[in-house]
Amino acid sequence: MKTACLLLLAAGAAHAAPAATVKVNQLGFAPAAHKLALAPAGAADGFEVVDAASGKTALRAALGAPAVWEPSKETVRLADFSSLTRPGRYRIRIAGLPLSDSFAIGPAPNRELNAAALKAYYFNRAGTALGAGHAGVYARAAGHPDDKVLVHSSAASAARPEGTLIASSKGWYDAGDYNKYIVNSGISSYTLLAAFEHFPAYFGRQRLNIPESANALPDILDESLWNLEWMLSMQDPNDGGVYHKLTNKRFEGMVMPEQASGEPRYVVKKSTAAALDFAATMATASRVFKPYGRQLPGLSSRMLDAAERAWRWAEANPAQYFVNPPDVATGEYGDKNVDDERAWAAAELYISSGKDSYYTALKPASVDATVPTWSDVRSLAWMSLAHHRARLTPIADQALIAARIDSLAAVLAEQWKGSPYRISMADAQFVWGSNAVVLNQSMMLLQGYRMNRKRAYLDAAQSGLDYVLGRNATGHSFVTGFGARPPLHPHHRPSQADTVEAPVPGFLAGGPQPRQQDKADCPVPYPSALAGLSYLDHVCSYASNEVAINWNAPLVYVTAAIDELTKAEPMEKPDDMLALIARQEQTLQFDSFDNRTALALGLTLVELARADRLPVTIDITRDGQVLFHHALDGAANDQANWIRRKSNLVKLTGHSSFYTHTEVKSQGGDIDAIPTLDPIDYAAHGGAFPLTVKGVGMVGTITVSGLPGADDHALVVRALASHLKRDVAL
Ligand code: G3I
Ligand code: 9MR
Repeated sequence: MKTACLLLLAAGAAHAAPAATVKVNQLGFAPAAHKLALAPAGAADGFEVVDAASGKTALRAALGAPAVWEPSKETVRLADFSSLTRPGRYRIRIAGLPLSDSFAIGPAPNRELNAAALKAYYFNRAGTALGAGHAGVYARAAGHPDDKVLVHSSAASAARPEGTLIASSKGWYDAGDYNKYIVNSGISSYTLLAAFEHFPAYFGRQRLNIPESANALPDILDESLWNLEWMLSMQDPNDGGVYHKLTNKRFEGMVMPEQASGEPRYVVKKSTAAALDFAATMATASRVFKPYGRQLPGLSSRMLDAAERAWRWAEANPAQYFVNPPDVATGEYGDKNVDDERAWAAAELYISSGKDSYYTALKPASVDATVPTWSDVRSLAWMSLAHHRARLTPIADQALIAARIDSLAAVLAEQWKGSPYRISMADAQFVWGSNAVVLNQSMMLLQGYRMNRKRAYLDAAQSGLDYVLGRNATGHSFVTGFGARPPLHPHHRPSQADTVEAPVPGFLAGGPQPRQQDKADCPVPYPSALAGLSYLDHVCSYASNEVAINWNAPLVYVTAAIDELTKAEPMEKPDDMLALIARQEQTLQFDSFDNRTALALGLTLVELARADRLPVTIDITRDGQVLFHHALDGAANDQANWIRRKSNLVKLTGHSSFYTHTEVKSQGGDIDAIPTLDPIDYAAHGGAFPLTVKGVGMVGTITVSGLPGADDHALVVRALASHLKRDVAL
């Protein structure tokens, strides 16, 4: 077992930056990113960015005006070096101060960090050995098989009385402890799935070297599945209710998983929050795993079914608020307001099932937008609705969805702009897990940016990442193994109990917060009582230096999003294009669609194609039945397979195939090798378009094939616009 450097810490925080230092993201920036550093107010008025190797000046500029940041009571000045875009390794130089930590400017600066933040979940897998081939020096034996878990008295039912043994294996350990909690698993798994849904190309390229890396699924989905399978086992098949947690009665000691006490583990009381978080997460997973029917037969529909059963249990048991039974002392994740959980579950069920009744149950007008935490998940609903907005049924209030996303981002960006530290954090936000508050703020700012490209939202989100990577009052990078001064002694049992000096990499520490609930358990005092400085890099400090799956999740999301959204390619064009296609899809909808409509529409298309002598094949299918099919003169005879693959994509996504094509291209992806799609059955080429009936949703597809994708698409749009007598931009 290792001991923390008590002496050094007592002598004044061994790894903390000295007070008067320049603070900067210790990892790096994309060339197009907003780039800020913080300087303590002093004699100098200007700063230089110098090449780290040669010391040559790359940029010289003035510092901003001095201002006091309340959470640390420092007087600081901003150094804005956004105009420096040349890739390289640099430091900031200010007369009278030590040189800053070095940082990089270059493409995808967060790729390795993102992979490590994801791999951290593998390192926290319960119930399995981590082999040296995957875990390196952090290899360890299996602990907590959880194949025989007791039903606790608080969870007893007629079908499963107290003491019944159930199997509930796999899952991730929640944090520095060895228990597994549904509420926290929900938001964590969801955030990873959303990261994948939003940036599939990025994660398609991410290689984690986990045991499943060789299979057909992207690693992020394999890793998520490890936890989702455990979550599924936490649902009581008899009634659809979900146990709140799987836990020992008390926290284990600071030992490796395989050395744990062996004391019994229990599933404890079903709760409404657990059922709703479970429903939301499973509904999300059901759509993310849908394209993998061949690899995981039946999984997607099993997930949706589990989600609906949990929802019904919660409807019948709307106020089962969890509190620890008297004999259980582990993490509580208690929550007496489950309106937000209900809204989130309703939203995900609506998106995945297409049933309008769930949209109504969401009570959208009464749900505002806040920064997500395990106990407040309402904005996950907005985030999912916004991402899927182009494929929602007409009942969805599109303006409301856009307004919720934008208003939260606008408030956060306003706070960011007004903050001397350029971070949307005031004293009140410094709670247990404050670093994840920062990153969840960034995640919501990024939703705003994805929706309307207001540059301030992206810049403010970047600032959140800068903050956890070093531009904060403590001068730490808060991710183990990354940056110049990462946490060395996180409250993480394996990191503490193994024989390796360095902690397991890729974990975000909870972060500063002034309540210091662990003070009595700590042999050394915190360095400060100020909110932004109340952080202790000591293993005792579960209130500021623990790790947790829900804190790593926004780190995964934000690092990927920032890499993708600050890419060098101009973003305007493909996104304008996407908006245009989405508008076409919104405009070109039918009041009704019968066999005659198909014939008339097909003939319109034939006319248009003939006029231009286009050798295309046309297909109109409703509910799986071909209602119109015609090959014009000169059409190639290999079009059936293209039509099948392009229209399959429309059936899967609800979008025209040209939309998906454009989306993937704008994210730098390969349209012929989308990691989520089997090319045998799907083609992301233009030409297939959803046939949508207002108030009903998608009823079929119309496909043109034979020309380059963009031309096939344009022909379909022209025919629809002409048939429906609507004006639409091409
Ligand atoms: O909500 C109040 C807020 O209104 C108030 O202004 C603020 C003042 O500091 O406190 C807020 O509540 C805090 C809450 O976290 C914020 O989310 C509580 O004081 C604080 O005690 C609570 O801490 C939770 C902690 O468990 C203790 O229950 C953390 O959120 C939660 O992340 C943490 O989770 C633990 C699990 O129980 C066990 N496994 C490890 C995990 C991470 O430490
Ligand atoms: O290790 C526990 C950590 O995971 C929890 O977040 C934290 C708060 O519930 O509690 C930790 O366990 C401590 C316990 O609460 C008090 N005694 C010391 C334990 C840490 O070794």
